[in-house]
Order: sequence, then C-alpha cells, then structure tokens
Amino acid sequence: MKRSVLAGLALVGAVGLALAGCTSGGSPGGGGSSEPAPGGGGDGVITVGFAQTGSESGWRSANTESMKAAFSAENGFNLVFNAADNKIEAQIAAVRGFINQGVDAIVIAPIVEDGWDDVLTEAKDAGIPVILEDRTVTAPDDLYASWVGLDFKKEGVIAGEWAAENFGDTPTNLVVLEGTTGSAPANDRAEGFNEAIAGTQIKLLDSQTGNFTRADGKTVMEGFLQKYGDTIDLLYAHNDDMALGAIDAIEAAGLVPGEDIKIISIDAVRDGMLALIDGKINFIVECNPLLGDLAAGLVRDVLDGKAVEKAYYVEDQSFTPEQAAAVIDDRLY
Ligand code: GZL
Repeated sequence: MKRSVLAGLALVGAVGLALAGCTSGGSPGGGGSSEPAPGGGGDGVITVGFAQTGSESGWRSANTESMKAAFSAENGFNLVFNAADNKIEAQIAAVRGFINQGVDAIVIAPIVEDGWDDVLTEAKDAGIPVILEDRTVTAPDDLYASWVGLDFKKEGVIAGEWAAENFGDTPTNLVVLEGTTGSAPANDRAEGFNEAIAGTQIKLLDSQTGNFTRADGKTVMEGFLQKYGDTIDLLYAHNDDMALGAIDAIEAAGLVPGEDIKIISIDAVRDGMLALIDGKINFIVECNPLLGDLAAGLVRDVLDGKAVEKAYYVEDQSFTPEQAAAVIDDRLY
C-alpha cells in the first residue's frame, strides 16, 4: 500500500482552517530557486525547505505559486525553494541540502515514487519532519509525517468511465500520452483508466511517456500519427500540457482534434479548459494544484506536535465543454 488511505477527510487543527481556505488564490510569495525567502530567520519564523519537481507544466506553475503564497514571510515562514528540473537525483540532493542546512521542516513533491527511503531516513534521523504534497512515494509511511494531494487512480477511473460510456460500444483505437515514468500520477492514472475500460471495445494501439510536457506530448503524438495515421480514434493524455502538444501535432497533420481524434485529459488548467471550450478536447478531469494552504497547515500542526493523518485528499471534479464554459471565469488557475 503506497499510503494509508483514509475512509474520509479527517481534519485536525490548522489543517482544518487551511482546508476552509484552500480555494484562496493569493499572490506568489518570496524566494527564488534554492535561495531563502527575504526575511528568513528570527524567533517564531519556520524555515521550510520545499523540493519541487521542476516547472514542467501549467499545473506545476499553479502548484508552485500556491506553495509560495502559503509559505510566505508574511505567514511566518522562511521558504527555501528548490526546483529540480524533473531530475530525481537533483531533487534528492536538494532534500539532503535542506537536512544539512537544519531547516525546521521539509516539503517534497516527489518526482517519482521510488528511491526515497535513504534520504527520508536521514531526515528522520535528523529530527526534521517531512510533509509530502501532490505526489506520493513507496517508502514506508513512518518516514514522513503526512501527505496531501489528489486521488490519481480515481482521476483515471473517471476518465476511463467517460471513455467507456461514450466510445466503449464501438471498436475504438486508443493512444496514450503517459506522465513522467515512475511518477504516482502516471502509474495511478493508467491503472484507473485501464480498469474502467476493461471489457469495452476500446483497443490500445500505443502508450508512451510525454513527461507531462507540451513539447514531448507533441513529439510523441507526431510519432503516433506517423505510425497509425487516421486510424487513431481516441487520445488519453495524463495531463493538459501533453494534450495541448498533441493538438498541435494533430492539426499539423491536417486532422481535427476533438472530432477526428477525441481527446480526454487531466488537470483542468486554464489552457486545457479553453481548449475544452473550443471543442479541441472532449473531457477533462480536474487535479487541483492549490495545495499550499493545506501543506502549510500540516507543517504547523506537525511542528506543534498535533496528531495528523497520513493522507489528506483534495476533492476533484470533471468537465464537459459546457460545464467548463460555465465556470471558466471563476476559476483560480
Ligand atoms: C498531479 C501532478 C502532475 C500534473 C501534471 O498532481 O503531479 O504533475 O497532472 C504535473 O500537469 O506536471
């Protein structure tokens, strides 16, 4: 079991307050890459090392902005921010740097699930609590205090159920743009989607990682189009950025995205929602990136010695073009 799964969303202390405000946007906080935020240090200020994956997607930018806004100097934090450019070795090195610096707490958005046991053990031995946000790890859950994020498998199931409902009764050729290899969202979104389409007439032609980026999504889709041409009926992209790259490739091939090739995606970032409204994407499952307030509440609760749950899930929703058009002006990302 990757993490202890809660039956419901149990709230404790500051996390409860944070959840109440977790849809608040807020302006980005201070701090650059690996530089302490201005105003760090001093009594009562909590120094937090945050090891972010990188800046691979629109979702990641929104998540970083949410985290910087929550861990701001005005909120009593000194944020030491590191973006690892999607390189796991760099991210683990950043965490080791936080340990050596003697920060009060460490927050990680782990690029991949595996390989965390050693450095998390070092943090535990140093008495520095670790909070995971967004993605999860396969390391034993006594090596981190808590995790807050989204149910990626459920996102995959929702996407797959929509595919099964709309295309499952006729022979449908599917290609998949996978997220970062070894990452929890890529693993779990695939698992959930595949379970949901089992037994339907949706047939997988090919599946390849696009690393959650628009550029790689376009390149991989170009390869699929060269290999399978217009026999492709459906694309399942693990995030909007890869779907948007695929749209570029589909249009360059003289085909119509959303019509010749139906597209299902995950995230619901603004550019994805606009493509959905334009009919170039057919269905999007949301993955809420606004986790900063929740992570900050967890850091405070853990440092205050309060009991916290091992896992806090943020609710997601899904959108058709009509539903997206109805909410686009009110969304925070
Ligand atoms: C999901 C997050 C994924 C997004 C991508 O919580 O880890 O990483 O779906 C992002 O857009 O790059």
